[in-house]
Amino acid sequence: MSQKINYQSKIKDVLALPIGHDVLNRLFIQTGLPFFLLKNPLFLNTKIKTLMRLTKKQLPVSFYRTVVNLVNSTLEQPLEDQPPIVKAWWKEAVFYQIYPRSFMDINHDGIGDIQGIISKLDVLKDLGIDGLWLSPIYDSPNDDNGYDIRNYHEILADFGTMADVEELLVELKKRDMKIIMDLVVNHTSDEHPWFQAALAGDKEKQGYYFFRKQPNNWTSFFSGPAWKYFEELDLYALKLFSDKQFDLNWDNPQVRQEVADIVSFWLDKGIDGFRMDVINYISKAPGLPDGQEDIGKLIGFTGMEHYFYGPNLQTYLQELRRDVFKPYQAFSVGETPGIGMQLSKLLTGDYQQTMDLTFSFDHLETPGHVRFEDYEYDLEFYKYYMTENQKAFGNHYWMSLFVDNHDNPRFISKIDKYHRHRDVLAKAVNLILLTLRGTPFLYQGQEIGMTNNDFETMDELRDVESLNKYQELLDQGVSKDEAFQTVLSGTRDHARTPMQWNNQRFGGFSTTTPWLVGDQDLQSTNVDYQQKEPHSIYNFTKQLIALRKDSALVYGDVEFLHEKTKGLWVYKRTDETEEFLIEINLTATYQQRKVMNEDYELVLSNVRGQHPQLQPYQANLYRRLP
Ligand code: TEU
Ligand code: CA
Repeated sequence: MSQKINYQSKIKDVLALPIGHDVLNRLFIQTGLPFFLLKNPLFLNTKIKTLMRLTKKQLPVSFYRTVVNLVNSTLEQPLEDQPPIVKAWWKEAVFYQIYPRSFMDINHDGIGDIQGIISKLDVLKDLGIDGLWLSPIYDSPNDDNGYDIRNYHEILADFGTMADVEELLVELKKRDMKIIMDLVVNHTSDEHPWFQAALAGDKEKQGYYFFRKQPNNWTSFFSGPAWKYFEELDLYALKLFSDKQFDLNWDNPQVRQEVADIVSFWLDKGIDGFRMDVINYISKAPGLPDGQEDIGKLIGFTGMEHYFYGPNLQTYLQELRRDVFKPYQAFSVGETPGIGMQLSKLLTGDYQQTMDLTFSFDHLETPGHVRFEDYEYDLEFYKYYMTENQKAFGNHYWMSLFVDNHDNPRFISKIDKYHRHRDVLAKAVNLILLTLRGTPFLYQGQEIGMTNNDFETMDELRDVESLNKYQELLDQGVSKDEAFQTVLSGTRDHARTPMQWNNQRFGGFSTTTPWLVGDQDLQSTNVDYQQKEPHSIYNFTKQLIALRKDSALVYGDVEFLHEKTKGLWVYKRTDETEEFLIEINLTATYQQRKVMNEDYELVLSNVRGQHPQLQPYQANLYRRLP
């Protein structure tokens, strides 16, 4: 059994526990402290009490007390690795995330819709996509683009009707494609009847949320305090996100029953599972204690230690899986901000029966940097992160593989801001996602190399997070221009501009001005053009997806070579029948080759012709000759 941590414990004891491991890694990512320290014996053998003494000026005892309590809250260890891998359709699938508002607008009102999605299913099938993840399409006042749900059983009128959804399901079945929907149940919209009843004085419905006489010091992910005051009740209600998204109290069994009903309703309709929004936030520490301020400063949000891996998280999710997911054999991927490698294993181990996959986000920024910052992402860190994770995720565990989603600027733009290498880089990134071990999730536009958008003024942005952030910066005395530049670095709207289908006005998304206007290259960054162009990002990605099917790229072992060589990433994927070798130049400069080609045939490359050195971002996929 693991030993409890106290101030006499050493760093390595902390690291040996799952929360300890993830919290320490988070600390390193947040501060940019060099990761090699975590392998340095001197550092590993340092006692917490020594650190406390050394950092006395910077960090109060309460910081260490909070961390030690947190680490002690879960002593459970993920199971050791053991063959064989249990095979599953979702381990073999390539998923594609659709942001419905920006995918395809069939009725030309400037907003994407369900009929629009149906009209493009053949394109997705052509690309080789097996499953869709739809961002929310439920009835919503749209404060956070549908992540604020008013009615879980109705479809937002902008998107269409329930009949459209049923048609979509039929069309997907015809094409042998799966679909998962977004389950947003950490919070509801303030316009949900439960919250409305609560405001009207319904005590039972007040118990669905967190109403308090006094707020605590937690802060919202969308700026400011995590509480909103309601004069009519003289009470504050908890809202970790926008002013119109109120956190549900999962400790109330009625709430858990309501969630189970929502899940059943949709599984009955015939969907294949859910992506569960901020699902790791559902269990909050009893009494909602204040957050430790220094931790708050460090990670940018106060209070998170009290709900990112709460006391009943596993129990509530296991209950939901057993009662509702299991009977339908439904698939689940949890969106889990703040969860690192070891907690991911605790949540997804196949023996654990909690959920199938997590989306962790630790790889999206270079350590020491934050999203709202203008800097160049370092692919060397992506290699480090993925290498660690791929090694740690053995047969019981499975990773999700993604870089883009609707919450982040485009990954290729973070690496190569001026898009000097857009074509090769987009292909290299897609090659990585489709050749590592795990389930790839491509985000709309990634197959054609869509980039960040050249927004010019705040008026062009729509996202509540960006608007709040801008206001917060102005309130802090930052100039308008500087505030805009900051928002521009991190705004989620970069990824939300309309999908580009052809080179017509608005990229063929709509004939009307879209709800959010994009201003990107339309000549070659569109599906029509790239489908016809043999060497396009689209066709490269399509070839990769086809190669991956039924190959060693799915279940095969992964082995890393030349790990210490900077700027280069080399790995093998092997099973009983074949071996692939992948070689990627992670930089914009030339690199020495490490792989001798005689034993391998080149299957796919993002660079044409033979060159003595690896070209910028060159990515090659080889197969071993028989
Ligand atoms: O995102 C959760 C979340 O933590 C993000 O707000 C995160 O802080 C950032 O955007 C990611 O880099 C989920 C949804 O994906 C997001 O669209 C919603 O706004 C949010 O939950 C609230 O439902
Ligand atoms: Ca429309």
